[in-house]
Amino acid sequence: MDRKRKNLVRLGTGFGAVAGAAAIAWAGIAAHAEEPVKPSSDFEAQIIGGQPVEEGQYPWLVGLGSPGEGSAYDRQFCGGSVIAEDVVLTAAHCVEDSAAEDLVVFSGSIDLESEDVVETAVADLHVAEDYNAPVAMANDWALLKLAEPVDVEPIALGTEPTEFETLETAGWGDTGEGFPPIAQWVEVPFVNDADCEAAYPDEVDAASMLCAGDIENGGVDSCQGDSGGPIMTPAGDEQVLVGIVSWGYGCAEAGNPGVYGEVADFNDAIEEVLAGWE
Ligand code: 4AZ
Repeated sequence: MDRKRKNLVRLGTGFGAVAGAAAIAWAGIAAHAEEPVKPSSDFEAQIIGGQPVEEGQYPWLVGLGSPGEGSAYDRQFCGGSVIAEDVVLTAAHCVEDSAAEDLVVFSGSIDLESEDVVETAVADLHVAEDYNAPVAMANDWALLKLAEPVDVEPIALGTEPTEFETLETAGWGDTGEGFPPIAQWVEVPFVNDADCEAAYPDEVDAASMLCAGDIENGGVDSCQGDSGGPIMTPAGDEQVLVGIVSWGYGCAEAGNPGVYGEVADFNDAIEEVLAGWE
């Protein structure tokens, strides 16, 4: 994704309406300073369509932010998932222009204004080598090696590309009414590859992406600021990390599902990086 596209989107206009251009929403540094992404005018918004996450519901859910002064809420710009005690999986597009020292991770509370938030520095960063190939936003994953372990339960990674009924996604992104201090979560219907490719002709790389959303009605989705965070499926008592919030045209619009990096598709590449960090 080139700068121009990002800027297009960062102006907060033209979602789903930028002629010919993929209006890929992008969670930039200081997302809260941006205009909230407005869902299409025929959709009353009011993550989109979700509800607050309970403490402990997704312990691995972390915020990604910039170091410095100010609250975690003010500095958070993306999400992530703890996959080992000192490793966070996020989206490549969240960190592609950053060095490790430009990043911190917020864990320990679903409320970014809580005193329980733990801020951890990032010691090393690996952006997927094939990010943006063969199409823009393909292989949208990156790993952060933390300066010290965090005291949260990691989530297991998906290993087999699978079809699902519904998935759950969560984060501190735009609800349609701004950015919430308390993470939100929502159930989103799984969208198969054929329907996803039909929604976004020539833009979906099914070998590294999956889609979720209510194609017919819209109303439930991840949105700007949720990028890098998890989309999950329950497996018994546990949850499995199926994907990483990546892109979409606008948020929660009918016909425009959310697109996610599909963890099972690059699970081996992730394991290789982890092995190198041990
Ligand atoms: C974003 O910019 C973003 N509706 C995340 C997800 C979606 C759109 C934008 C999907 O972080």
